[in-house]
Amino acid sequence: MSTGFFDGIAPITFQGRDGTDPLAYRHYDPEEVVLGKRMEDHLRFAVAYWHSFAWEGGDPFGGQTFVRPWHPQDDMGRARMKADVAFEMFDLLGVPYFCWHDLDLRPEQGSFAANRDTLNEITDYLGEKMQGNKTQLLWGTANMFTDRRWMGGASTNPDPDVFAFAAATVKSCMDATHKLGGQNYVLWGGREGYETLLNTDMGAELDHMGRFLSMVVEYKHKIGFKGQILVEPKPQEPSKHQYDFDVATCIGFLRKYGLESEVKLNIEQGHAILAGHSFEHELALAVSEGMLGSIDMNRNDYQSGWDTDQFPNNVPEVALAYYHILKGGGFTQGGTNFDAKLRRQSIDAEDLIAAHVGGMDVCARGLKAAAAMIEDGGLDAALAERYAGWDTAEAKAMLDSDLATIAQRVEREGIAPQPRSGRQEILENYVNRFV
Ligand code: XUL
Ligand code: CO
Repeated sequence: MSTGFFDGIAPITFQGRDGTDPLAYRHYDPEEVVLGKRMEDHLRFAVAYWHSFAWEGGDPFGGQTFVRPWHPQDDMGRARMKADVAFEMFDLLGVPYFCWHDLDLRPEQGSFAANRDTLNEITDYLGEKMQGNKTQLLWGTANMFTDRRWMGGASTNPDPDVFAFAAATVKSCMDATHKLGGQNYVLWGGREGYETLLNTDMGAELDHMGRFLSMVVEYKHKIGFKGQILVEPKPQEPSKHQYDFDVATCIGFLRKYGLESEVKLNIEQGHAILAGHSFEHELALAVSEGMLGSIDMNRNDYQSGWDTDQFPNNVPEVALAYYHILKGGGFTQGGTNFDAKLRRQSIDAEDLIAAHVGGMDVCARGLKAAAAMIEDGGLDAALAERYAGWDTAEAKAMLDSDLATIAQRVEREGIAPQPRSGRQEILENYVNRFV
């Protein structure tokens, strides 16, 4: 039986480029084959439970703006109603995946045992809904940043009892993710960092975080979970400084604790911007290091400097993101999770649908543009040409040589490099042909 929340909204269909219906896909055709693979299998879209169903519209200056039938979110009956509405939306959109934090699914209970039991109860309910349903679980995660027990961190908390509570919480969330056949398990450490170095033993906190992550990996193997373990870089917010600062920092951290072959990265557009990078920088680096796991798709407001988590609408930016993802071989178990929320004035059920329809269309356009650039091969050819000097035997041998030998050769052969154009504008013009 329908909850009636989306009454009047029909399942979203693909109507093509010239369609004018605001609630139809104009670019996202799950069946269209792009570079030999169905678009749905490339993009692997997921709805984020927290932004779409748990967030109530508050900002630092004001409270709830959304009034939903499953509010207040303090009761298991209404948690079930929220799940019913969520699956109605998944069905309308035809998305293959969704993602959750434990706290999105059911209210905080105060004790570990009650938290675990209610998580098991609601994830059993989700499991029933997933039976025979198209929408499956991309990833689960633990919210270890909202409740006041986490204010000084989870695995990096100075209090070992909080470390213990975090370990128990992650175990329960991994168990629930495994039960639901999740494709990944994510750890984002919103409070794994510090507010001030005056009260922080950074070395001890990093060691505790490294050991905690090793325990997550050990537990994954113990229970036979086949999903990827992912960490999600973000430089700050809510903490002043977060240890998972950006892709480069995470890779260094994983290598230090010997986890680089067990853990990959979930890279978010807005977090890349907060770190002072572009999304494609973070993706290109992860791809070149073999560390790309999944993405959180959104965009930040470029003026406000906050993690505004808006739905994507910048096709050129998204196209370059998928360009690097495709160059890296595309997603295996990862996907495109809309870690994106409505603006707080967008209070209608229709807004929730329209936001996802638009976001999926922007991604589909970006994917098609990226695929067209790959098929055309212009950027590859430009790279090959720019680095062609390194194809010679002499250049390659230099990498096994030493400074003194190289210096002798420079003198002997009178090597005098001639600067060449980087051709940036020509390449930017090239990309603009596709987006
Ligand atoms: C916060 C953020 C989280 C993670 C999951 O900025 O991105 O929602 O994706 O905890
Ligand atoms: Co995210």
